[in-house]
Amino acid sequence: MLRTAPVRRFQLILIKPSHYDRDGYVVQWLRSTMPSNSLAAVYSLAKGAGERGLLGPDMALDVTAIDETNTRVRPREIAERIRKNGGLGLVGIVGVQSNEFPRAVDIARPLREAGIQVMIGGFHVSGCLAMLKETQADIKEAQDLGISIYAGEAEEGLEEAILDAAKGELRPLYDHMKHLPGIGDIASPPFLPMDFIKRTIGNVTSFDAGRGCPFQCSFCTIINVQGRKSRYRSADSIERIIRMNWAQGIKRFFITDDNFARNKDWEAIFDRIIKLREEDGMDIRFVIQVDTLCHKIENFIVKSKRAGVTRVFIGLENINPANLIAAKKRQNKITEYRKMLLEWKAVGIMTFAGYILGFENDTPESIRQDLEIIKRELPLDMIEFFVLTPLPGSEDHKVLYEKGVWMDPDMNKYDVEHVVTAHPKMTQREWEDAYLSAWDIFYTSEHLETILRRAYATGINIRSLLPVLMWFSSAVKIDKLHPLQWGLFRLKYRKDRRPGLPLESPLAFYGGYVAGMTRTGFHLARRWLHLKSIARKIEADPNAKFFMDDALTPVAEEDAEHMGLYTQNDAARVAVEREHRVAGVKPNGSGHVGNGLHTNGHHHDEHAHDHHGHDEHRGEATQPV
Ligand code: B12
Ligand code: SF4
Repeated sequence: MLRTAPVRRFQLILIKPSHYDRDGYVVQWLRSTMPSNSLAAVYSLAKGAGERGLLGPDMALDVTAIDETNTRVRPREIAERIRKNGGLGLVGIVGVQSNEFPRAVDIARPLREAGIQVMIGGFHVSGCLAMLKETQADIKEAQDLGISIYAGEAEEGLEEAILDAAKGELRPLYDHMKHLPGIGDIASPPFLPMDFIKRTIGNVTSFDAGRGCPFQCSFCTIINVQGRKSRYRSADSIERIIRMNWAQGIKRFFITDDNFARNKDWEAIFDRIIKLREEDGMDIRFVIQVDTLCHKIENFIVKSKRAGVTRVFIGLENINPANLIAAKKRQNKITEYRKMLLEWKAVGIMTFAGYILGFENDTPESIRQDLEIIKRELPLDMIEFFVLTPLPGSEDHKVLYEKGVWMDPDMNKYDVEHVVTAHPKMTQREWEDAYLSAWDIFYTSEHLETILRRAYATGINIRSLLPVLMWFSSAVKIDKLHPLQWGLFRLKYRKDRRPGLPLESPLAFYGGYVAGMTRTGFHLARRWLHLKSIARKIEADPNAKFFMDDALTPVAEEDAEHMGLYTQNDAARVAVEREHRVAGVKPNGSGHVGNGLHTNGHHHDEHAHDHHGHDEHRGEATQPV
């Protein structure tokens, strides 16, 4: 009789944690927004290592990925599973952002008590180690619990950590911050299987085509963690990622690069994607993130269109030049905003702007005034607001930390929705209110109609814009949660409450849960019907495609002397004068550089309409990111 040697199985459980909501319950959904690329990256590296026999012929490597935003994490079951495998295992808590760090430690605590090895990696620990001379208190506390900290990227160090864990000899710290690995053609690029993606909304997955950004915004963590030099995956590697996903039915992708426009190889990557679309017949679509100068890169917008980009996230951040300069965001020029947005409009790609509230010159009144200008003059399809936050890993955080300025010690609040430090002109309450009311000021019923009218007139399929608009305009209003943390059908477990908060009685908990769900369902249905009625009204309006307003006015025809964007305050006037001097524009504002649109003010005529073709945009993924 043949006898096979008993194979020992090392259990690597990778968990992407969530964080706690305002009531201390884990933010969790039946369907969460989108699969985490951090998890995809670490999962794929580990799987690849296992397939290549990392642990030798006698030990197999089982890798499991869990995303807590859509799956309940049960530490006791995980501990049991590892125990059943002879105690061979490691729980890797992955892609842990600052606001997720407290939750990550709460997941780790019972595991450590059960003697399980745990390791935490991601932006919080990497950012702190990159910027601070001493170890931040929360990281030290985690190490005191016996949690191992992994700072830096996993591409070159994960195998060593797994090997150490297999020997039961995990070190308290793995510091890979000094060496940023190449990612060009690695054997196992980011990938998550379909079973996993099914737990998110829509058929979308994510991958990073590159890392790093050359700019120096003071609130940014990316440059200090991933560096300012562009590192990128080869076009071959990108094609592989796309084909692996295509094979499992995934055709929509979120490219997570914070600034794809500064990916040094963007053109080769786009060319390859264009080939896949145009020659190989793969109908693939993308969402990308870019900066406000991307339109100046030759061919970037045109190739984005051909590569199947349907939406762009743009770091607009603010329209007051004084704020932008204070935040070292000098590359953002208000004189370019309209040009850039109109160029995206001209090819029928939806634009989403990130907008930060709480720069040093902001007050509740100035924020209100700025938002009205944006509504009137910038042709944006969507905007999302953030509270300016000294995120660990940023220069802002380092400066405050070193000066000993108060910052809220509760990392769970570093979700860019809470105020965690003082402001020179606003009280904490005013700042928080300004953030919450920004969503109301922007997404009024009237402005939602304007957005849809502009979209219709510029060839965007408003039926595919509707769900995204619904998502971004409703999350904060309905659930006081940022759209990036929202999901479908909230899951809440009475016992998964933040330690330190009391367990509610079943009656209070389930009563509140059902009431909350009913309220959410009601508001969602009402808002959806309302948005649909606006869309029907526009579609029935024979003049809708000729809609024109200040925002859609071509730059060459705009009245720069009167536009609020350019005259809002002294800093804006100075910035405009400076830009005009550089561009050799006469003081009356004439001579603006064209924006690629027809200059007769009717770029939305029949020709343009057909050219951008509503149908081109049909059927795209409706999932917001
Ligand atoms: C895509 C993205 C998202 C996606 C998906 C999340 C994800 N991580 O995939 C979504 C939309 C869900 C999201 C949401 C948010 N995000 Co986000 N997001 C990003 C973005 C742009 C890319 C993430 C990514 O793919 N990185 C590439 C991966 C490969 O890098 P990585 O995560 O560092 O992982 C590597 C290493 O850290 C290491 N590693 C990580 N974990 C582990 C674990 C082990 C065991 C080991 C060995 C190694 C290891 O290996 C990995 C591979 O090299 C980043 C910016 C960035 N450049 O990373 C912001 C970023 C991570 N997000 C940020 C923030 C603030 C948020 C939000 C709070 C915003 C909001 N208002 O909603 C929410 C929070 C969500 C929540 N649960 O509360 C901040 C976090 C800053 C910080 N100090 O923590 C970042 C850095 C952007 C910024 N503004 O600075 N985000
Ligand atoms: S442009 Fe974006 S990614 Fe680049 S430094 Fe500024 S905030 Fe960071």
